[in-house]
Amino acid sequence: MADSANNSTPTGIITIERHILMEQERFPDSSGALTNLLYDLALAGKLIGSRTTRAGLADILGSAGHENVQGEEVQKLDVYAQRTIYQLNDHTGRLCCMASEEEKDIIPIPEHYPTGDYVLVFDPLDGSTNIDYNVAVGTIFAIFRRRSASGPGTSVDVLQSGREIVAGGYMVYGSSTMLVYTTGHGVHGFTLDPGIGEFLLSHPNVRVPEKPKYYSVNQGYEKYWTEGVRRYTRWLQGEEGSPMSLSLRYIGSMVADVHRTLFGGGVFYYPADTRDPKKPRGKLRLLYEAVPMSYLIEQAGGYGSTGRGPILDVTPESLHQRTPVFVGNREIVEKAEELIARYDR
Ligand code: FDP
Repeated sequence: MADSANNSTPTGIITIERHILMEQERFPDSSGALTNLLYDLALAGKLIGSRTTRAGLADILGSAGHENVQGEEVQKLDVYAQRTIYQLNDHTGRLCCMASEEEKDIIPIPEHYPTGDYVLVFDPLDGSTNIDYNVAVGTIFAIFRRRSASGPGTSVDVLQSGREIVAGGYMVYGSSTMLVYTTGHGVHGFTLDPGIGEFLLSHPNVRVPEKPKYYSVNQGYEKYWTEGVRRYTRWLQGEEGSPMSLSLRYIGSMVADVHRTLFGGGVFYYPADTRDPKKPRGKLRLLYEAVPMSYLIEQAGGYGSTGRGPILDVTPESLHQRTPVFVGNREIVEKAEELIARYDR
């Protein structure tokens, strides 16, 4: 993408639409379906971002019967985000099905609409327990090519490993709204200019900085960690003979924590939790959170691991499968693998 990113418009401004079109030029035989799908996701990001920044006003503008001034029912933001992404994509003929962190089963395309070649998996509003505290939240997505030949999509289409992704990214609704995405040719970040309602290229060719700054984990759960994860954390702090001395930052919103890790360097991790022996796999969802973020961070020169190997190598067995997650600078994530292999047999 380096060449196309530098191939700017006369004004030097590159909108997301133009950028996605420039990416499409890499594939002369492309149908344009993926391009339009990405563009619709950018539109979803604008809609959800706009609603998110007014979140605190929902109760003020809504009546006692939970209707807003337009007479619409006031929806919870995660329900709104889910519906927005679904409704922008159910009728376009680009998808054979969708899957969302918010829905138990595969989301089919309604019978009266055509099906297409792609599968969209998404977490519509990640970090939503933070909304009441005005903390950044986000949307995560990944796109796969369908595996079945035709008709409605099935689990064969959805349960693919991260090695099969064709595009992935996230929107973060923070002090500004940003969209960060990759189609496998580098990572590019766009900032929403609220004045004109457009995502503009602000961070071309993002790379995880070589010098890491932060480690990011919910240290309140340390008592539930395995020995390997405890030792790893001490190593990040500069103990255990380590040259590291990282600062701790933890927001508790994966999108925001990974966003900071991508741009600032370091590691975000949500390890396995020994509290519940039935849930040794941590909290985060493989398909909607771990896989898209690992794909993105690897495209930026970093690495995503379960603590025992690459997240992208794991083929999901079920839609809502959970996994431990370590993402960030490659050598720091590999250190987690080394200590977990040594201490957590
Ligand atoms: P949330 O529960 O607020 O939706 O997987 C969801 C998630 O947030 C992640 O975004 C975040 O990294 C993690 O859970 C936070 O979990 P803890 O509160 O256990 O730290």
